[in-house]
Amino acid sequence: MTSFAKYALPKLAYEISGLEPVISRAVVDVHYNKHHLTYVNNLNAAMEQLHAAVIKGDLPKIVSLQPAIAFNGGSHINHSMYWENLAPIAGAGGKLPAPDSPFYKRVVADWGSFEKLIDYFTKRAIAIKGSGWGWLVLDKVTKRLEFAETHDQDAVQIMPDKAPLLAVDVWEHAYYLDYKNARAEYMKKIWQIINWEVVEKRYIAANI
Ligand code: MN3
Repeated sequence: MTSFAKYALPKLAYEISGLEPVISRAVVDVHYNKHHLTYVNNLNAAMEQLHAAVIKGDLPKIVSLQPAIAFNGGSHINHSMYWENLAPIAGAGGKLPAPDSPFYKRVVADWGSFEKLIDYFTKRAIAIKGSGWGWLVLDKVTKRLEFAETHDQDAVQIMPDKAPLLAVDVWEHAYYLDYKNARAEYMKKIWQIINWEVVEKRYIAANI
């Protein structure tokens, strides 16, 4: 018996083949329907145990559940942001915001141009050691855009001053079936399917 909402896979705003040819149907299928679903199921299992432990006041059990919640909960946050900030090439994919928009102007002020931001992000994401995530974040104190990386399934929320705007999964499961070990190829092509409309909306929401 639970008295809290279960987490669920977010609905994709595109067909499972909608990110081709940058990310194949096969990769989205296994990544979304298998990997992401497993994280959601494991998160729900951990939350159910947490709920029971909180009711009992079992602090050692509560503490013991934190790594599973951080891993599977971080993963659910990260993957949900990732799917949302991707879009088909035939749709919003790769289309930059209007040059007179506040977000576009912020990118130019902090990076010089979108091209320079993309080049820097690509280099840094390729260089992330092992499994992790590349991010464009807004520093809430300086109000500047920055690149950030997190490892394993750590969420940007572990850095309270940073607001995540763009998530790119660089775990091998995100690209191996399409690109084998060539993370650089995946990172160079992914810009064709980045949904900058979503990134801009996150920027506007975070920049208050
Ligand atoms: Mn993943």
